[in-house]
Amino acid sequence: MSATTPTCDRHDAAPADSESAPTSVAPAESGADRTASADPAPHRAGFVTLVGRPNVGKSTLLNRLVGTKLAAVSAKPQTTRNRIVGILTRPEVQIVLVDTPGIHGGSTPLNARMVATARESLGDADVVMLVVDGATGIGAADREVAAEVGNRARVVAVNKSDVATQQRLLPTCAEVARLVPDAEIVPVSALTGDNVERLLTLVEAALPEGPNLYPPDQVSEQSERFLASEIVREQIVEQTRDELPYTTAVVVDTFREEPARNLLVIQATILVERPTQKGIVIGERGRRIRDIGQAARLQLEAIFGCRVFLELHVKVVREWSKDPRVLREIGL
Ligand SMILES: Nc1nc2c(ncn2[C@@H]2O[C@H](COP(=O)(O)OP(=O)(O)OP(=O)(O)O)[C@@H](O)[C@H]2O)c(=O)[nH]1
Ligand SMILES: [Mg+2]
Repeated sequence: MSATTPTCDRHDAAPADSESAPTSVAPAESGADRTASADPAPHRAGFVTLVGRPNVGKSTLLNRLVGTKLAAVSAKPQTTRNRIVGILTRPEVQIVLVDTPGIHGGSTPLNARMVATARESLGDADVVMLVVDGATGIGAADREVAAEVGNRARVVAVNKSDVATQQRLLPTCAEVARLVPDAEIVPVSALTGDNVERLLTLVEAALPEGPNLYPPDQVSEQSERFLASEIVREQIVEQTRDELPYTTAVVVDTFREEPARNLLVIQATILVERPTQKGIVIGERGRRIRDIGQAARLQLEAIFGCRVFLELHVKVVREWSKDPRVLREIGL
């Protein structure tokens, strides 16, 4: 889709110096302009990396904080595979949020790459935000992540406060305070948005002073193709649940805009490792793949603000998750 398209309310994938950034959100005042105003508060900007064990709600929190869906979310752990950047720009601050795969001990090549991606993302962080699940409490996997980030974790989001009982939430916060004594600890609900403004205030205070790092209307670094593949993958994970292992990937073959028809044409291939898995994705009389396609299409129409024609194919590629070429193709 071209940046000048009037029909689709789009998300930008352009670099910071691009002339073609579309205006998907209202432009904010730049940091430099602030010095002339009466408000003495300095402008701040920086990278905030969200880390935690799988399934604690990092991606849901990223989507909530940025205010738009950028990252796939599912009830199954290990949903996120890539580093996903979401940018929140306000007059006084630009917060560049980096969602990461959950850190866990998996040892397949795919798992190892996912965890390496999470660790590498810690390198660019101005602020590390540890995310834990307030409903389940702290387990060994959370302790390992906390030990790994140590006192770099400036803020801890104790998520899922909407479903956490007080009896669970309070000891969880107390344990977090022991694990990362210097961090600010905030119970939040990424799902309902409860207390996320407080979280943002603390994050902002921890960021360095400086001008915006991205154009103020840019909300993401990922391409629209990538976003489309993630939305389809999310539906596969969600709708196959325990029937399928983590061995599906989605490659977008065609991403074509037809502005005259207010239409976006997306053709994508779902990779599976075995013929039986192909059957699971397709479902009885093709019902499941139709449901996956339908749910993904509705989301994509909401995201891109235009009609979407989505065509899905399923292909068996044995052991694709061990093939460096395929892993590169899906951005790992
Ligand atoms: N009740 C409740 N559920 C939540 C909340 N945040 C996330 N969830 C749910 O928790 C599950 C996991 O959410 P994700 O955002 O995919 O978790 P994640 O940490 O990104 O997981 P990985 O990508 O696998 O590391 C999903 O079913 C979400 O709907 C919350 O605040 N409250
Ligand atoms: Mg995730």
